[in-house]
This record gives sequence, structure tokens and C-alpha cells, in this order.
Amino acid sequence: MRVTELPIWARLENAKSAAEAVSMRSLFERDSARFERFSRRLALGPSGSLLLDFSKQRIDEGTLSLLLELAQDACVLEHRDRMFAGERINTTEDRAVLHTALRNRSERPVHVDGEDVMPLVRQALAHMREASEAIRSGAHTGFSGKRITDVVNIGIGGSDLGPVMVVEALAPFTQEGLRTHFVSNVDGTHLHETLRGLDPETTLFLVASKTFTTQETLENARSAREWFLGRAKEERHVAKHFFALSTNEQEVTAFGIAKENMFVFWDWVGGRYSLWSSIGLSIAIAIGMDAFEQLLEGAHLVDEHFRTAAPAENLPLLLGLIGIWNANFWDIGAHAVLPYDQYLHRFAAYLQQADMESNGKGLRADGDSLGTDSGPVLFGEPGTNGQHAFYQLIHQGTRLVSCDFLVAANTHNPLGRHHTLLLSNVLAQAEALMRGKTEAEALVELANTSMPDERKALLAKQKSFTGNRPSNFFLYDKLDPRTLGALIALYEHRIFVMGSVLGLNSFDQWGVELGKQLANKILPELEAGAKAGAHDGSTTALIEEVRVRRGLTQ
Ligand code: G6Q
Repeated sequence: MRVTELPIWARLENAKSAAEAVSMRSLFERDSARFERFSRRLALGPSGSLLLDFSKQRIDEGTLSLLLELAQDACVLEHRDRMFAGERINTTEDRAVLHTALRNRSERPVHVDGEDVMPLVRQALAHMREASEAIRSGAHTGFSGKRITDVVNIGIGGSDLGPVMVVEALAPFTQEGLRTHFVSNVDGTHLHETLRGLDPETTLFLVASKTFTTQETLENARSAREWFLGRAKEERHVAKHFFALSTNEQEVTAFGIAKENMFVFWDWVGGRYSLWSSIGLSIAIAIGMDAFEQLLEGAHLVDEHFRTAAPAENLPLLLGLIGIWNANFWDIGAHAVLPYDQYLHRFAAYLQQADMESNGKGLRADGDSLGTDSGPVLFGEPGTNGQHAFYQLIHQGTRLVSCDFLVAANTHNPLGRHHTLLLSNVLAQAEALMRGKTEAEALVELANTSMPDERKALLAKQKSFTGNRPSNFFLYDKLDPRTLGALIALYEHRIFVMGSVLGLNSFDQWGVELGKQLANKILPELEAGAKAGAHDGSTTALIEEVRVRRGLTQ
């Protein structure tokens, strides 16, 4: 049954109608304990704790309990248990969904088809430790005996976005003299510009591809091998400079990478959930295996919390339900992730895939339509940059955007007043979105100016803000591997909760297939001597135009 047909859905619609008349300002005025009521803390061991403030959402106790009822009626927690138990909840691909097993730091076994996968996970981690330590210590050298100075991860989508985001986020934990690069785009410019200035003798390539059949990655890997062999000359040297991170031994071998240089994972790890697996080898090399394991620990803390905390205390559950409340009841079609943390400058790009590829679907897993909207558009930039770019629309546009603000209480780089300024900005933005500014307040501000009253009235209109724009606020002590692991896992499970409520399969991605199919059809039509095949008028004309501009037709 569609979630929209559950009686609780109609009750929530009524609650939304009633809430329209209530401003967030008045909610705060009425209830001095609102912050305590609508915030939660999650202990992160040696990394302190994470505070989630969701008091600047358009909710009250009544709505919150209705949302928790929705979770119950939509069987979200049963679905969660089935995921952790290794059931094949990715039904359209007939796979279990067990990225949580990759960061299971407990002794608890995790079964897939009756087999405990934890020994395999530990073995894969040990392999990553051995390799990353050898590279970081200089024990693993290039073919000419020189130390590796540059690691290039070649992968795309899930085999790129997570690793690059984490390596950027944890820059303070990286080793001097060992640089990490990421090449994803099939546009040759990406590989060319990355390799410019690198030395084949001291460069290690990690070919990261779950399937090892991805067009972009294989093309980049082939060109990288050519570049390498241009200097190394002999095929046998490839072994020291090319590692494969994959589930597909056959294709890895066919590519010419030896089995001992293959770092494995399994089909129950989805691409966009794979940074915790061997796909994270670039992270382990960059920050060291101990720090990588702290990242896993942070995620494990959140997994345990999601698995066991009471619904009203359960952060991912609350975040997911608030997400549904905003997107499906208030019609807020866009969600901005706004880290006031320069180290998280790739966080929104990473979450864009995690969220939009997971929940950007119009059908339920059973094939029925959702009956409501799919997950929202997700975007974001670090603060304060975004303030000088797109915040105008967030404050005064007619389309609503829900926001997540993230900030560390303390910085890795104490520099003058920078961090205090950063903090004042993020706090101000959340306050401004909630409070807004009435026309009367704007008029008061203009009272002492000499302009004519008419102009004052006009400006007061322009300078007023509706407010009532919802945001979550995440505050952590300092961005370290454990905190980052926890943050990522929180978002992963938020996505899970939203997908579960809607009844869709968050773990497939059929929507990326059509473009791939058509590109394969068009590819030969762009070669010399070929003709455009059957397409619509626009596509045929564009193919022809490309051919003319590339000198392929007379
Ligand atoms: C993620 C998607 C997708 C995938 C890439 C790369 O969930 O499945 O982004 O990660 O298409 O795939 P390979 O790792 O197989 O090269």
C-alpha cells in the first residue's frame, strides 16, 4: 500500500494545514524549552559529541509524534532491521545492503545467505592496512626503486565521490610528501591535467571500479597505463604501479592487474555506499589505516545508534522524518547542505549522489507510483561562500529550500578571528531563516534616515523576510575521522529512512541506464565514414553538426 493511503498521512496533512498559521517565532516565544525539546546529542567517544538542533523546523510535539507514528505505520524500523540482518532488500537487483558490515567494529557476525561475512571484511581491511602502510613508509617503491609520491584514484560516481570528499575533509590528517589525486571524467582533460607534472616512476594508480566494466574508468585506466609505459617500457612494471579495487576478478585479470594487487569487496556494497570498503584505499593511504578505522568507528557508532536507540531519540530516524515532513507535506523541493567548514567542500557533491541517486525515483519498489514526490533536489556549498551566491533565493525566493547547517566548534587552523567570524555567520543564517524580518521591523530600521516616507515604505517591503524557513543545525567539536564517519552515516541512514517511508528502493539506479545505452549507439555514428542513425530531428542534426565541425564529412 502507498504511504499516502495510510490514515496517518491524512492526519499529517491536517497537522500541516494547522501549522501554516503558526510562525516559528511564536513557537519559540511560547515555549522556553523548545531547544531542549527539539535537539539531541550523540556521544562520539574521544571525539566529543554531535549536537543536532531541529528546533528551527515547523514542528511541535504533536507533529513529532505523528511523524513517529508514520515511521511505525510505514514499517521503517522493520525495514531497517531487515537491512542490518542482510536480507535482500535491494529487490530489483536482488542484493543485500550491507555497507554497515564494512564498519561493524563489534564481534557480532553478519550473515549473507547463511555465511558470516565478517571474516572476509577483516581480511580485506588487513590487506588495505598492509598496502597503505607499505606505501606510506616507502617500503613499496615504484619500478625504479623510488618512493611513491603521488596516488591517482581512477573511478567515477560511487568509486570517486566518497573517497575524494573524505580525503579533502581529512586533509589535516594526511602525510606530507604523499599526494592523492582523483580522476573521474572521461573528458581526457581530467587525466591530462592530473598527470601533468607527475612522474611515472613515483605514481601509483588505483583503478576503482566495482564492476570493472565502467566505460569512463576503463578508458582512463588504459590511457594512464599508456602514459606509465611510455616511461617504464616493460609490462612487468605495471604490477607495482596499478592496483585494482573491485568485485570483478575476471575483468581485473583481463585488464592485466595481478590478483595480489586486487583489493576486493562484494555485491552487497552499493557503489555510492562503498567508501568504507576497498574503494576507500586512497583514503587509507592518505590518512593512514588507523585514522581510516576511526572513520569506520564513527560510522559504526551511528549504525549502533540507528539500530538500537528509541525512535524519539533516534537521530537518523528523526532526520529522515523531518526530511519527509518538509519535502512531502510542505512541498519543499530542494534541500541545501551548507557546511561552514572548508574541509567539507565536497560534502554536498558527495551527498548529491548519495541522496538523489537513492531517492530520486517515482516508483515504489513494488512498481506502483509513489503517490507523492520523490526525494528533493540536493545541493550546497560551504559557508560563507554560499551566502554571497545563492542564499538570496533561500531567504526571499518563492520556492522554499530546507537547509542543513554544519559547523565545528573548534578549527584545525586557529587564525586570528576567522573561526569566530565563521561561527557568527552560520548562527546568524539559521536565525535569519527562522525569524525573518517583518515590514514593521524594517521600517523601524529606516526611521532615522532622511528618505521620503514613500521610499521608506517601498524599501521596508524589499527588506522584509518571511522567515519560517526550516533548518537543521549540526554542531561538532572538530572535524576528525570519527566525527566525519558519524556524519556520513547519519546522512546515509536519513536517506534510508526517507526511502523507506516512500516505499521505494533506495539502492538501485535504473535511471542512469538509458543515457548509457544511447551513448553506446551514438558512439560509432561519430566515427569517420559513419552516418547518423535513426534519432529525433534535433539529435540527428547535432550529430551531423559535430561531424562537420570535426572534419568528418565533406
Ligand atoms: C552508485 C552507482 C554509480 C557507480 C559508478 C561507478 O551507486 O552505482 O555511481 O558507483 O557508475 O561504477 P563502478 O564502480 O562499477 O565503476
